[in-house]
Amino acid sequence: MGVVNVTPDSFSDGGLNLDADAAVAAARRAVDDGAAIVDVGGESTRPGAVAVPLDEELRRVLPVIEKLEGLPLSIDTAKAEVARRALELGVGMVNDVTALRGDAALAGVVAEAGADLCLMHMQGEPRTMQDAPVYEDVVSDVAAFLEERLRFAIAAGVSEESICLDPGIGFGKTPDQNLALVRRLDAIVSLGRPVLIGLSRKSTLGKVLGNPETRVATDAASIGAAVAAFDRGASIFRVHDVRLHVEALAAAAAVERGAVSTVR
Ligand code: HH2
Repeated sequence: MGVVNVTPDSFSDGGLNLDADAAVAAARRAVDDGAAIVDVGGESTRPGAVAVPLDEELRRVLPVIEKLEGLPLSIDTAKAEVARRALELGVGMVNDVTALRGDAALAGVVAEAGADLCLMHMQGEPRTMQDAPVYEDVVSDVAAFLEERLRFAIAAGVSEESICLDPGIGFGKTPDQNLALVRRLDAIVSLGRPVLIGLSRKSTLGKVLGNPETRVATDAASIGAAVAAFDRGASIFRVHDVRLHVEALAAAAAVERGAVSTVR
């Protein structure tokens, strides 16, 4: 999953793709580089980010989506109206970092469209989520949350086969808590749905290189973490540099198979 943020303030690509033409080019490049899906977002959810009004979010993402007809797209939004308009334009998936807690109308919109859905764990909200995250046990707390949200989405009419689950790396978690979630990803894999993970360039990976001030990690560190998550069962990787991840994960998958080709 390639990331295209149509925002001025995203932590890694903020401002780069605010112009619709630049965003369209970035999305096409991601697909050319091997992305199976491109996640288009109009609201940053980085720590400290402030909420974007509905009109502004629509103004950012709709012109981009209109120009990407035919490409496999996901819309990164918590707003039912943004999702509804995007799905009308042919987007196939909704990536909701609030796991259907942000907008009561979103579950119905996803169910009615028969769209795919990513449910992500977040403690708190972006403005304050890194202040003091508290868990009894981060892995079992996140797994229990995702299981409850999965049941909620199914009860609201979303088909189980359409749902993937995401531990929400960096969303109300300390660096150690983020790493524990990757290390024990099996607790989320065992919920029975595909696991999506967003490690790309996140600050935890800069911190493991000994720089406590890092806000944007390198692609090399991102790939190392993605391969570790792959080994533990993650199957969808939300990334900024698609080509590097496709190559690294193709190699990791070939080792897992013990064969060059998927066909013997
Ligand atoms: N991370 C970000 C945004 N959306 N969605 C899912 N499902 N999982 C993630 O880990 C995730 C996400 C944050 O990264 P980015 O989009 O690059 O930055 P920003 O939120 O600042 O736009």
